[in-house]
Amino acid sequence: MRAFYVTTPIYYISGNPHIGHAYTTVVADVLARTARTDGPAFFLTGTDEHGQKVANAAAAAGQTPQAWCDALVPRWESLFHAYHVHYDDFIRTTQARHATKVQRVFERLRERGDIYLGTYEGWYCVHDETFWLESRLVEGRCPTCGRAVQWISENDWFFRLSAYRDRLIEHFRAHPQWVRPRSVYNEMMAILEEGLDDLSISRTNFDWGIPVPDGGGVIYVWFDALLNYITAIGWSEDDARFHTYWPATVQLVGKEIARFHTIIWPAILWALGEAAPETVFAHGWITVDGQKIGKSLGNAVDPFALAERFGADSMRYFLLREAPFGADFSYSEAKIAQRHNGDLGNDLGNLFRRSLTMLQKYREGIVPAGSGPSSSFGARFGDLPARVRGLILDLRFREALEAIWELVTALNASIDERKPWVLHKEGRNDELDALLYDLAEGLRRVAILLHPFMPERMGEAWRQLGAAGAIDDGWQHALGVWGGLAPGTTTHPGDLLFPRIELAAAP
Ligand code: ME8
Repeated sequence: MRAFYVTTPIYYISGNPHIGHAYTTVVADVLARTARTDGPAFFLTGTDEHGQKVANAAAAAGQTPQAWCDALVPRWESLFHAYHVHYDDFIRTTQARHATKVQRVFERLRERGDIYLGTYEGWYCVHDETFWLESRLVEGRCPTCGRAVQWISENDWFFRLSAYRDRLIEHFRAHPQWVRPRSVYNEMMAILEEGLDDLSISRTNFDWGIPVPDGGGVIYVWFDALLNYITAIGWSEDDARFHTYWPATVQLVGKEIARFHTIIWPAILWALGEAAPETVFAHGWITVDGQKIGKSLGNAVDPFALAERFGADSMRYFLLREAPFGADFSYSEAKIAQRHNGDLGNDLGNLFRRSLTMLQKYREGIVPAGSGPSSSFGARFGDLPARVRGLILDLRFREALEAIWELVTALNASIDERKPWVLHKEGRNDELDALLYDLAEGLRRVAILLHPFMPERMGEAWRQLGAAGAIDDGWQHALGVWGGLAPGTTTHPGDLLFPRIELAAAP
């Protein structure tokens, strides 16, 4: 069986990371954590260190590009750690393991005639590291970022992209789910139908990049960068590790780079004799005042400060709960606080606190025997784990969280309806035991299901519940029949899981 392989874009380190970078990486983490509970999974992220944009940033700081990249990479790594991201590998395009293989790919494709020497004249946007046809410019400017473009004229190596157009169109038709969401699929299909030019893949007007083997200039940063997805897992045709993971199960990207990943990338792979990824999901943007958050727009939000203020797990929850995956959504501290205080603090945190407090008060903190598999919860929520898992792996994160909240809501309702304080007062001990058991078992399940989303907080919930084993140890096993939590388990109530956060009133 092939393993699960998920990737994020490798990020330009032309500056500090912002919340958009944390977003894609957290999404990949949720997928990888879910996939890992059921078999081998590999999660790759990293940094895109070549190209004019990074070279310009280094020059502006008075540093060599390499020194600049070496100084910035730890900030990216610490961002991902701050957001409780557990990746399997972090690739840097300046590493020899990558660069030598990019050169090998270049040589291979040149031998096969997919790379040839020609003259390039045309418009280039440095910010997006993208060539543009004159017809695509908007009022003479870059159609993506609106910046001025520059005229470039040089002898370049070209990749014979146009030769792959028919195969791309066929592939799109045969695999309507391979590019998601549908809006991006349609947009890419429209580009293919318009026609494809060959792609210039070398540059001679600056030298921060991987040298073209036996030729002048450096390899175009996108050709270099895309290959990270296979160089990291040891590409070469005969490498067993490569074949365990390739083709990737899911490649996550922001929608602005869908064209590179769904048109140029499969063509390069096919030229090499490799398969296209199974799915490319091009997600939406986090916006402020309707504008995409990005360093250069001057609205970058410090992601470290947000994790500090709201808790990394609450941020993770917000990012995945706020909008259906694929759509844009706007960010504000008020919205994060609302999710934190409402969904997490009131619905889940209070339920947790009340349940452990009642166990303490009525049963000295020891989980009593319940009604076991005959509990009505067992029948009602028996298929929840499979549903949640299916939704996560189908990248429907918000629906997965909503499904988990059905259980949270039902547990809250059971306290209101069955009134444990009355059961206690009237000495209806069996009924009280059954209810207290359902609450503890229900919370144990909620913790397992939410663990990929909020690994640190759910680890703490697990500890307070006194549940045995590791929380991420096999969903199937831990989520069998209603009754997995052993009666007699001692709970350890502790601090609130999601203490309330008050936002300062607007001036
Ligand atoms: O494009 N909302 O790197 P990059 C959501 N190096 N996601 C966002 C976002 C926002 N406002 N801003 C950024 C590059 N992202 C290339 C990729 S891959 C072979 C090379 C996320 O630093 C999103 O995933 O500009 C987006 O595609 C990525 O960061 C762009 O990062």
